[in-house]
Amino acid sequence: MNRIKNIFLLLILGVVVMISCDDDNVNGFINPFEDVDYEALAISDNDSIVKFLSTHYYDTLNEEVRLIDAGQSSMFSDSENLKIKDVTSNDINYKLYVYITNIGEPNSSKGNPTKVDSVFISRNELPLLNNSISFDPLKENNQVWWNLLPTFDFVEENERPLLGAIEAFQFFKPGENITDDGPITYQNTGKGYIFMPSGIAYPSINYVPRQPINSLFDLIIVYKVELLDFVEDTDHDIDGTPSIEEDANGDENPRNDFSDPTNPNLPDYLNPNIR
Ligand SMILES: [Ca+2]
Ligand SMILES: [Ca+2]
Repeated sequence: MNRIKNIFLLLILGVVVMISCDDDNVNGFINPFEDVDYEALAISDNDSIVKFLSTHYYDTLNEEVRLIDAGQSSMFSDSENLKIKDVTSNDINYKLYVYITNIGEPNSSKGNPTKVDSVFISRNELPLLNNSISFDPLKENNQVWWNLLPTFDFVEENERPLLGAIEAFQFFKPGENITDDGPITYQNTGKGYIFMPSGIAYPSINYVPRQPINSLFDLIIVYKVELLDFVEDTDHDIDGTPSIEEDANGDENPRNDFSDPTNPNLPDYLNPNIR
């Protein structure tokens, strides 16, 4: 009997030791990002983006971003085309920079998408490093439909919309659909560049043990982006009320409204019983 008691005590001890180690060391795992100072990173990222925009200009003839070499007017001083937006994430304030090169000319009455509309985009993604960006031309025309709100559909990790991008599409208009018999084709699309501080791109702040480490974690991400089309008044649960209006608490975020007491974990925009 005593032996069984001892084994039992040892088991309890083992559990206590495991739990006490659990905070920063799960079964020998140490979070490599636990010392990252995200507030300091927000400040240095902003400095780096402002430096880039202040030392580069948009060459309209060749349609590319270039280093200022002969007194050209910087992207930062181009207040007509540079949009700056405050975005808060994880209680940290960020500035998102969107540089518009073509506003977009749809052949319909479509205006700008909201941040919950489904968008058809093309994007070329890369980090901003050492005051330089170099796009891989092989990644041009990377077209994808993005649901800007989560749905029941599974989406690959690298196809999930970044918060910075979600907040940027509202500055663009879509293009003109000129599809004839062939593939879907657009012209006069909305085009530009999105400069996302790391905290609203791929932050490591939500890192969980054993998650693969993304090589773009905590880096400034730039999108060269094109808005081809979007679904006006996107209605995810097809209940007749656009998702943007399924916002019971009025904070412009339909992700946090759960009005159905019989289904308290289902957001209203995915719940056809709530309109
Ligand atoms: Ca809401
Ligand atoms: Ca609904």
